[in-house]
Amino acid sequence: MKNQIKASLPELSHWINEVASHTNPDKIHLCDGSEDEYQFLIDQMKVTRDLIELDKDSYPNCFLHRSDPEDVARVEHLTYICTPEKDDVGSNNNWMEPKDAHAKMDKLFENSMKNRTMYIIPYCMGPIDSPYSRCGIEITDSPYVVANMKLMTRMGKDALKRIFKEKEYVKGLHSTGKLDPNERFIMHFPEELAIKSFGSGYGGNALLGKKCHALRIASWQAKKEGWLAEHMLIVGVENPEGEKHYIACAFPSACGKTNLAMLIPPKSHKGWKIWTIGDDIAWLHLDKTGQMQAINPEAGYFGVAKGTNEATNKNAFDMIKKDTIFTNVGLTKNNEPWWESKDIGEPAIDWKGKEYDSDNGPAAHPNSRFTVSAKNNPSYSSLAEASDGVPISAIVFGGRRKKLAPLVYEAKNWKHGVFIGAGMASETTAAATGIKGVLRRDPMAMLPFCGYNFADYWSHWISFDKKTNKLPKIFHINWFRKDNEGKFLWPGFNENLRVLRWIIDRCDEKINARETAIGFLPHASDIDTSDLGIAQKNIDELLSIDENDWIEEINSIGKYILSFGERVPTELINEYKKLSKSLNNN
Ligand code: OXD
Ligand code: MN
Repeated sequence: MKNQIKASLPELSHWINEVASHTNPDKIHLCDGSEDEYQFLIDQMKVTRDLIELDKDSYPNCFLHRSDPEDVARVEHLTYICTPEKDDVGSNNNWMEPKDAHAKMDKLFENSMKNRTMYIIPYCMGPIDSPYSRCGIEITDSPYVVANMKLMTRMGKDALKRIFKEKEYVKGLHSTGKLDPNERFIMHFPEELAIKSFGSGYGGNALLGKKCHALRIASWQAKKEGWLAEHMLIVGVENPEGEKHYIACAFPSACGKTNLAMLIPPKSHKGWKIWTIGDDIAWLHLDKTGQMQAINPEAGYFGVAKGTNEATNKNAFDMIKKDTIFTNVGLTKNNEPWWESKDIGEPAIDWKGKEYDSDNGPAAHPNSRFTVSAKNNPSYSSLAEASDGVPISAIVFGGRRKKLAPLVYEAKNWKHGVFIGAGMASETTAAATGIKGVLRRDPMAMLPFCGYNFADYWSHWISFDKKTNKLPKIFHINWFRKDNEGKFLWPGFNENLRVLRWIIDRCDEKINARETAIGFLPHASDIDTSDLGIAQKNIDELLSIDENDWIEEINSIGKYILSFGERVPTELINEYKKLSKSLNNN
């Protein structure tokens, strides 16, 4: 294959040689993506103890990886977008001059692969034959990264063939280095379609196809080319009559995207089915007719293990019983994986490999993860392979908010929907390092992932309004509202289908709604709560809006949006002014 690269794409061959002579690896391995290769890597990692094999009867072909304890999450403060103009990345990103960033990174990479193997991973984000898909090559010295990329992307020979044909691909260079947090950077060079990541083996920092390529670089490309790369799950809802609707939902990290993407309809919902297209990333294009179509660029899930159980997400719970790589979970004495709220078994060993002692913290790290192929999911839809994607009926924004945001509401139109997305806020979670549980603005759930200035990103979103009259409707949900005693008002998880049904009925114009200053809210009777056993006062509270709190909220959103300066689109400022006026006039 190496000779083939030289013949078909000399520029790629040149880059590989350049990286090899700079990083000085012992060996070079060009990945073909085969099962044999995966097995070879797993066997090798068992020997080096990078992987521990789990109980073969109850968890066949499953492994545990323990990361460095200081390398367990994304590092937003060490993640940069490097463009010639600082203003192009906006205050939503850290910025560095490309020349300085390359110099810094090149120094770190010097000889970093000494005594290691350098793996070359050709991968395709999206179905291999889809015009919407994009390819990349990741060079890494981590066999754990290779194994994860095998589960998460279409990786190997077919991707390389496509790269030979297209000749455009993202160049990602990764080394775990010494895993020193002081020598850790994740740098993106969108104009060069390049990524350099050093010093971390954690998924979001090291599996470069995921956040780095499919969101940060892709969002930049999408702006240039007229599409959207978003932090969204894609779920299909089929009613008992066999009609299907696809919904794309943007929620911040660890806010339940995976659970919603693969929920199991509650018992009361006979004949309903849920189909998973994706749980984290959606690429959205308008087709020739103006219909918004979505593909999931990924082929697997890198999900949060903690909290996964038969009640919260039975499909996920079942799909990770085989062929799964776990990272930073605990172990039972029978060598089965264990995490808080697993509800079965007892922890014996914690995620650091020490005897479990509840005084020393949880058994599983709060950001412990599973990596598994999407095909293991019982609700997997073969349309995840459809080259033209699936048609999107609704876009849903949402976050974790104890107060204020109602269970669900609908935007008045596309521009108002963009304003709702731009004003999103959520409490921080363990998916990134830093303080947890703090409310922060996270527009479209893209704060850590938008590869350019938010002001330009909002203009790009708004521009869709003129391109078609078939845009999806936009909604906002909040499963996390609490009462005054701190108890969740809504049961969540599988019961969220009831809210999706309201959204679909609104898309199909089957029901009317209550017009309020913030958007359209459901009439309580239009959300099917039969057999839920939930008090009417809870429903009323879930669907209530406190106007004084909302005036404060809109002022705060306005301040936030305006802080992005002159590039903020006038349409968004007008939405803010309109909303502010109508709330103040009520
Ligand atoms: C993820 C994240 O891993 O958003 O998907 O952090
Ligand atoms: Mn995510």
